[in-house]
Amino acid sequence: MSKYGTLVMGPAGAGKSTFCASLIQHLQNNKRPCFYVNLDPAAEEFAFDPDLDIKDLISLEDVMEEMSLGPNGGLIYCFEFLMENLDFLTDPLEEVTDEYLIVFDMPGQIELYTHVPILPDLVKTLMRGSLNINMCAAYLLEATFIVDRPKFFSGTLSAMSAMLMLEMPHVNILSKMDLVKGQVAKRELSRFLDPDPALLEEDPTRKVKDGDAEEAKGYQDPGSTKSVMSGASFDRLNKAVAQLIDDFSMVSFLKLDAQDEDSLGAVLSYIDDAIQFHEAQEPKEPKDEFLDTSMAE
Ligand SMILES: Nc1nc2c(ncn2[C@@H]2O[C@H](COP(=O)(O)OP(=O)(O)OP(=O)(O)O)[C@@H](O)[C@H]2O)c(=O)[nH]1
Ligand SMILES: [Mg+2]
Repeated sequence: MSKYGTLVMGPAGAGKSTFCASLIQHLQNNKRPCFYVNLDPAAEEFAFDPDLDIKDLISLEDVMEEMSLGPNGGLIYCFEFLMENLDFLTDPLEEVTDEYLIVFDMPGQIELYTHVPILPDLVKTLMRGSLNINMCAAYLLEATFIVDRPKFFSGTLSAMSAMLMLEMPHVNILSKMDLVKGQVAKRELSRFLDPDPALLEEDPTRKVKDGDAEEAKGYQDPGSTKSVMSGASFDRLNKAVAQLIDDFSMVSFLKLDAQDEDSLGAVLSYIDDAIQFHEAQEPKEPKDEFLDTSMAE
């Protein structure tokens, strides 16, 4: 029997927990069962009570107090502790059947996705071995990032870095679309959904204007004071980042308005496709029909 799940990730405040809550509500509305796992040892309030909560194993507050660690070091400690006590997570998940969607609500510390190898190990445990969960990462980035184009590309780079590090199916999501509604034309938005490096050239807030390009070219040393102060170094770095993202051609985004059922349904259908959820459910129908017919006879 397979199991199905999604790991909801992304930077701090990207809307992960809100998305989890809206997704659970949407699943309930569609009579689909869900198993909600909170893996954020600092999370305090939930719209839905988690079925499994890392805080019942270890809480960030206790770790910070007892180990004299800061919030980021404390979080890494919590995950290392979880990895040493994996039964806490795996035992209850063993019982979850294939009609459930397991929703993992992750913390927002970006270091966890990019700097330390804990998450790839955790993902391997969940996806392989006896649990064998078909999993997909749902990586959220706030739609408001598109107002600041270098920031948008840096956020996109973090999504790509997580994709490369975790080696699992990935759905990237621009969350909080309601906040940019009416502010960006449809055609322009599509260039963010499928990130176009030329957006940086056309950035209205760009310091190095095209007229200055020749002058900027003169300062080849990106470390020189003039290069740094004129913004030319920052400009070159951003272009290199955007080009890298374009070269890999891995990242595109889905739009999410967590308050909108259609938007949630569309995102869920991508997640379902990535984990092949429906393929596993469909073969049951003929069996059920057969049972019904035989009972009628
Ligand atoms: N306008 C708007 N606000 C949102 C949306 N989703 C989340 N927020 C707000 O953004 C803030 C952060 O939301 P959370 O869901 O807690 O984000 P998170 O990614 O779980 O945050 P951390 O777990 O702390 O990293 C809250 O104030 C939410 O109310 C959305 O779709 N639209
Ligand atoms: Mg959260």
